[in-house]
Amino acid sequence: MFQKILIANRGEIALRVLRACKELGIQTVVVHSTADADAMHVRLADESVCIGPPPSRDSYLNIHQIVAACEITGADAVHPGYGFLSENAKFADILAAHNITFIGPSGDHIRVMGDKIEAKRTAKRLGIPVVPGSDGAVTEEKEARRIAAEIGYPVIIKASAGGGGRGMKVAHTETDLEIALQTARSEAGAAFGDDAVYIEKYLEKPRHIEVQVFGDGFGGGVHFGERDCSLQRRHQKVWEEANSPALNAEERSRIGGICAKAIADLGYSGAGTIEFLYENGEFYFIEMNTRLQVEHPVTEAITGIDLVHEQIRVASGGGLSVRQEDIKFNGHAIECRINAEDPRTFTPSPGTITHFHTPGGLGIRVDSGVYSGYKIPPYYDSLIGKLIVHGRNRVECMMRLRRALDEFVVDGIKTTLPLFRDLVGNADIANGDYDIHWLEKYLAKGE
Ligand code: MV4
Repeated sequence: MFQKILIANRGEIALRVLRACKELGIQTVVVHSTADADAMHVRLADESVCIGPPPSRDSYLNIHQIVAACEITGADAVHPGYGFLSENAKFADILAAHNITFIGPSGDHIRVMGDKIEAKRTAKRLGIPVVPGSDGAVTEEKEARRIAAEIGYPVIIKASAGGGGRGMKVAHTETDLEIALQTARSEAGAAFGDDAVYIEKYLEKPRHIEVQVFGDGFGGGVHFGERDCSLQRRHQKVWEEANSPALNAEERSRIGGICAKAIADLGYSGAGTIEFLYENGEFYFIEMNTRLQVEHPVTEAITGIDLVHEQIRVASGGGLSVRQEDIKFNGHAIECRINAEDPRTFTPSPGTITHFHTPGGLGIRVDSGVYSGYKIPPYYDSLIGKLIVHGRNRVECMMRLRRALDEFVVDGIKTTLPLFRDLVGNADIANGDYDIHWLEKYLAKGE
């Protein structure tokens, strides 16, 4: 097991990882920018190293400073959290070259999944169902027309270096196709320095369902069920739940089994998420994330398994603490992302939190690094906390969520809490009846 882990992140996830390290008796080092000197995780860590000024590129993304902090403190592993360097293959390679363990998959696995064409090709080879479309990159308009005619309109053109919604263009007819292809390619080239694009059938009303997987580091793989993350705005998830209201136990076990076997065959190590669009009872792979995700607590709530413990165990060569048959899905969990934003316009609202009071009681978890008197710096993303509620079934979970939202107090700044108080009373949400476009339509109506 590791002696000392360096946490290369900030905010609620830095605190989340720190808690896991403490439970496992591992010493902790945090790195932080000058803007984060007063952060909770900095106070609670055994050691802290200031690595630079507020802009991320000069601090949380500065590989040399982080490696130097490892050398100075004698950390033997780095947990990257999510965002920042968590899916940076070069960072994983550099740490390996310094004999420091990256708590995550190999640089090569990160690289494959970061290239969306390569990721899709790999998924298909491993027996994961993918969206119908081009076999690889498409450059010629003639070829694009042939593929689109074959799969049928509408089609979507995606940047291979994109992902998470960046660099996509929809073509509804052959007339749209030429412009869509041209703009997608030139935008991809400008944004990512890689103009490779591919074509897929455009699914009009899917849900976003993702499967949590783990490779054990010895060629084994398991799944921890799925999360439904369909409620998004501008590709930012707002509300996530497990299980998906759309799946039954057979579907869960079928797609989970496919994903677990794929992870094993790939020789993947650590936590991963296989993202699907789900429409008319069918799963279609879109991307794989090679990190721990923001919404991992809903999976922890229904399985009772600490996924950060598992990440640390696997990275240290100790394997997983559970076999597939030990992983049981118990009840229902919902996560609300509390952002320091206007609840309607989503404009960031940094500043001082004058009063912070979190709900409690059975089935309630709040992951947050903020406190009364904390000043939210304007330099980073606006997530200030996550409310995760668990119940024996979805109805109980929703009742408990409504009560927890009533108790939650964040004064001094605007937050997305009022949005959740609206959503929890909405009939479609109560019925689990929503797709990836539901939230944007709801917000546009201004109800
Ligand atoms: C799609 C799609 C429809 N058809 N692919 C957006 C983010 C990126 N991960 C993939 N995305 C989409 N890919 C096909 N073939 C619709 C989306 C999409 C979306 C996906 C998940 C959650 C919210 C979304 C909002 C708009 C579009």
